[in-house]
Amino acid sequence: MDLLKDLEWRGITYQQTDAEGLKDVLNKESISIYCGIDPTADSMHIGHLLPFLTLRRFQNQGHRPLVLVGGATGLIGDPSGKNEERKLQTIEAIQGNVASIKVQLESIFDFEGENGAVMVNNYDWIGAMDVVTFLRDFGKHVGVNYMLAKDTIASRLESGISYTEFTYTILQALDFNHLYDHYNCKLQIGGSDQWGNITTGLELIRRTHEEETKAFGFTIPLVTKADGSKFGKTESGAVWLDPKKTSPYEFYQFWINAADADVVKYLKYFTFLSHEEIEELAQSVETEPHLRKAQKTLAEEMTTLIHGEEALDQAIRITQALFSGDIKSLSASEILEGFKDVPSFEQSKDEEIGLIDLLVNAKISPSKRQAREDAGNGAIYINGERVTDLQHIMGEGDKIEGQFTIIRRGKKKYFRIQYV
Ligand code: 629
Repeated sequence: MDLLKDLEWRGITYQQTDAEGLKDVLNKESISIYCGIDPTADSMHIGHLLPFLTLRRFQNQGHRPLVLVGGATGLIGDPSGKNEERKLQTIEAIQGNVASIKVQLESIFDFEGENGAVMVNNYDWIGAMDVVTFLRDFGKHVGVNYMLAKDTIASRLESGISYTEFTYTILQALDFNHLYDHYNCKLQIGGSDQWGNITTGLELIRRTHEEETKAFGFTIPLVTKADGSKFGKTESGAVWLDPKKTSPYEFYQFWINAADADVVKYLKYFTFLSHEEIEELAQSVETEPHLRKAQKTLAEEMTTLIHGEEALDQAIRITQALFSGDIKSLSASEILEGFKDVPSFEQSKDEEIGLIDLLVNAKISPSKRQAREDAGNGAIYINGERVTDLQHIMGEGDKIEGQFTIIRRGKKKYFRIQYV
């Protein structure tokens, strides 16, 4: 199946400037295609993934990806999709972010071979551009009326927009123009919020070239959830690609928790599984949803893609140990990862304390009477092992690496005792 049909099937096509024209070009030649990101944070999050994975699909079909990091545009701030002016960040902060974002993007693309990806930074052609060149060679070709008609600018006229952010779209346009001239780049892709910037680029390319030009724009839909809540956010915030911000276990959990109503769409959007494999999983969601085969496959594919096989194994081991209660099989750092978000209680490491008192102090059981009943009934587990002895004194043997104890009450309620 050809690429555009595949994208259509996956639901990845949103807007195109000239669908027929693009089809012709893609059938005839290998082209360069670009997608950009502004380094406004030191990590990408899963909201960035879809356009770059789509770019990777183009690479898999023989086209060259140009991966643009906005070292210059990141200093300005794209007004698209934002209803208020952004705070400027320091040059040092943006430069630091450029470096970390580059490393993350590198893992998504293949940089070898005939159509190896190329990483570019627009600071290289915008950073030292003088204002006279900017205004004469670029600004002159973009009408203010044309700019004011863009959704992303029109929607800010009431609340206000600085000249700086107003100008942003011209910078992204001159990037497209630059890549068109220097890399034979004929297509820019981006999320649907980028439509205005992409079309400004096409306009600029047309205006600055005498001969007839062939360049295209393509946008990807916003990822939505069936229940109407925002995709990519959990209770603890955004889902980052940086394992220090979102651990591979949390990353795995995010995908495995996808709703039945969303999971097939995510398999199509985010994985490189074949249509047959996805259709089989879709069938399984219909006929045996309790097995959660689709969610498991999605979580496995995504965790391997971003964090690798080893991180996936660890995420699965933590998940299984938490499910079965067998936490003795985990290392201290794995336990900490798995129990990061459970309620925790700080206990002095010098104080000798009995289990019953600890259950009450840590608010694991609501009263002393209830604590005795819980333990007596076999509902209390220390590090995965049932303890029914009401006289049990917490000792070194109950501490994992001398630092913490995991207590479980009943089937699923976990608590972490942290020794200080
Ligand atoms: C210079 C800068 C270019 C081309 C693109 C850019 C960045 C662009 C932007 N993109 C978003 C970002 O950086 O702001 N002006 O966070 C983000 N993008 C991925 C998708 C997006 C978009 O990186 O396009 O729609 C999110 O899915 O918001 O020459």
